Amino acid sequence: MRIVVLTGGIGGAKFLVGVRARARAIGADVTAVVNVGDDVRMHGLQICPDLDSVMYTLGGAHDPERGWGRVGETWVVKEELAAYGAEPSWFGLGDKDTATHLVRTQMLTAGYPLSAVTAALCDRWKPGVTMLPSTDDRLETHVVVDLDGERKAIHFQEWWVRYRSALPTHRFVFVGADAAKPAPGVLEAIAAADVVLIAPSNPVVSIAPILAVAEVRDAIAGGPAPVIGVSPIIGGSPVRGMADKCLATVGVEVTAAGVGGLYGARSDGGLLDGWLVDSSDSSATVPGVPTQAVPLWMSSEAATAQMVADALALAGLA
Ligand code: FO1
Repeated sequence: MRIVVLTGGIGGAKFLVGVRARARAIGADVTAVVNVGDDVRMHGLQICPDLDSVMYTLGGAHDPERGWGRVGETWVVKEELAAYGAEPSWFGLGDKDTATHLVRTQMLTAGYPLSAVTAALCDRWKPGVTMLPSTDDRLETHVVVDLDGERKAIHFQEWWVRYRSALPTHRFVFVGADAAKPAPGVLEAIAAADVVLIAPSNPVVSIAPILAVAEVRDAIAGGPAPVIGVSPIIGGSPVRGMADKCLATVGVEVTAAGVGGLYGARSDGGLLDGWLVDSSDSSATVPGVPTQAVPLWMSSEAATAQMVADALALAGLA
């Protein structure tokens, strides 16, 4: 069996740990198509937060408290940059993390595409799933806000890390999406998949930028594999992060049903063949989409693996 997962953010990385566990139990293989909209160039280094979250989490090196970056991290480089007054000082560059960015930036500068860089980094971390960026092209999430008395677009990282999403926010723009092509292997993985899972990631800034690559969305919507989404909203609020702020900005109700409706039923030109919601949202319905209520708290690898088993069952698979 071949499983493809659309993922981004910290929750998406955690979900992938369960997908890997379930895949090992049933002898399936997993391809993660990972969001690149959070990627940002800082201090001359190319930083890929969602790719690194998946790589570190599945590589057993992530910091479980912080959610992002490395466990046992130190911050000497960050302090030295601040001592020079080098901006941005609001973004946390860890020393161990900086080595990843140095290797990635050096390879990108040498002309390797992001997908090849990611594969090279995974030689060390051995995540146990195939990791593909959604695209090798530039695609960045920018946020249109009111700031210093004017309306302007700032990078997602500045919106989230510097301003904690606490600005008047008008819309999200996926810069470069129109020209972006799927990374090598993405369309092939989707075409060969027995199931496509949408991780319980932020639907607006983690999943939407993946679907903004038109050929990726078309391959999923028009592909043979059933598409099962997992709700990132439990009992009316996101488990962590800023999905509520993002959903409010795009005018979607912060509920399991609201997000299911955002992805839409495949029969209606949307994506979903099934929608997994938490037991506390058992009354949630999405027109045209079979919905199942199961425990969605990723409280352990086993609990997450069970969610994945439930999603596969909803797809009519093992
Ligand atoms: N998140 C923060 O809240 N503060 C930070 O200083 C920060 C630094 C950082 C550095 C590298 C990296 O890969 C992720 C980092 N994140 C930080 C997390 C990041 O902003 C988000 O987790 C991702 O963009 C996913 O939402």
